[in-house]
Amino acid sequence: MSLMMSQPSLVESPFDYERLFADTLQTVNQRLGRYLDKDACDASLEAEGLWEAMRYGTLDGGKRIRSVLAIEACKACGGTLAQILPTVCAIEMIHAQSLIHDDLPCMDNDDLRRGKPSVHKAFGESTAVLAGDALIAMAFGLIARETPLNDKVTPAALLAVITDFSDVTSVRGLVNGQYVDILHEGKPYTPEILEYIHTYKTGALFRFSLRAGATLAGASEAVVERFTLLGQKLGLAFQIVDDLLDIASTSEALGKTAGKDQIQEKATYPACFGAEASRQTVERLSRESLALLDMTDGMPQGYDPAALKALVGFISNRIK
Ligand code: GRG
Repeated sequence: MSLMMSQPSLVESPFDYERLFADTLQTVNQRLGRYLDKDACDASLEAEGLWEAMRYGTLDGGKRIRSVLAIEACKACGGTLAQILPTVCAIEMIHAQSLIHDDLPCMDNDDLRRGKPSVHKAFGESTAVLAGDALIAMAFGLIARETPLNDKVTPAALLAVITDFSDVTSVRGLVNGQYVDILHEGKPYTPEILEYIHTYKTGALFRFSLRAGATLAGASEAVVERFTLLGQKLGLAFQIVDDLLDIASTSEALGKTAGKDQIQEKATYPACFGAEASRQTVERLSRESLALLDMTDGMPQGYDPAALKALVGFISNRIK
């Protein structure tokens, strides 16, 4: 089954994404590596194994799509990389934690992640749980401690971002999305339940990434709202493509086990609406996202949405 959309692709292949954002990806990986550097681990705490599991689950692999969204949103709204980078690393830590915990036998039970054994396979279940726990708490500290304050990033703006982060990572975000997802495994569900699961399980971090980028650039409330809506559309499109890839791709190409949604009887768009209608929904969400990015009111002079538009293309057409 071809996953390419009929609409012309802004990014023709995932390699273009890697090339287009090569500098950004390198910067994010370097900073994450610094925050999780072995030297930062106090050897007297005897936690080297835990630290290693945190590094293994966070550093090696991952498309860093949420990072790029946050950085490009911040830049589009007139902010700088320095302002958003600690938050970006916090987002990647939470994302890594959600994957580590999602792979556990008591959750989605997957042995393969990012092309290598899942953290619990490589380090054991208790270490995987604890590595995820440590990453959650560390993420909050990073935003609070490392974000540089200035006239745009005031203590109040930073507090708003941290409070928002707490919401999207807990019961107004990833956790309730995951809970409802598991609750409906092998059970009947409505389109509303399906959208709820995707909105929270995947959409929450997309919305946060774009909103934090805009907020830390000092954007107006209206612009922050617009980027939140963009995150909702892109998060949903990303998850629908994920569902389509689960059917059409291979474990080797994805770096995670393909074909599991059907076996686990997951609530997915292709299962609920069929592959063709799902692809059409992605196309619609993609068009609506591009229209949001064409809106210039409240944006700084010289506003250039090209990078964010390229990301819309990548999200809709990705093959891994
Ligand atoms: C955040 C406190 C807290 C708990 C997490 C386990 C859990 C609760 C939530 C699961 C959320 C989850 C795994 C959603 C799936 C989202 C998704 C499509 C992930 C794959 O994202 P990619 O393709 O991954 O961006 P890479 O490996 O490229 O980073």
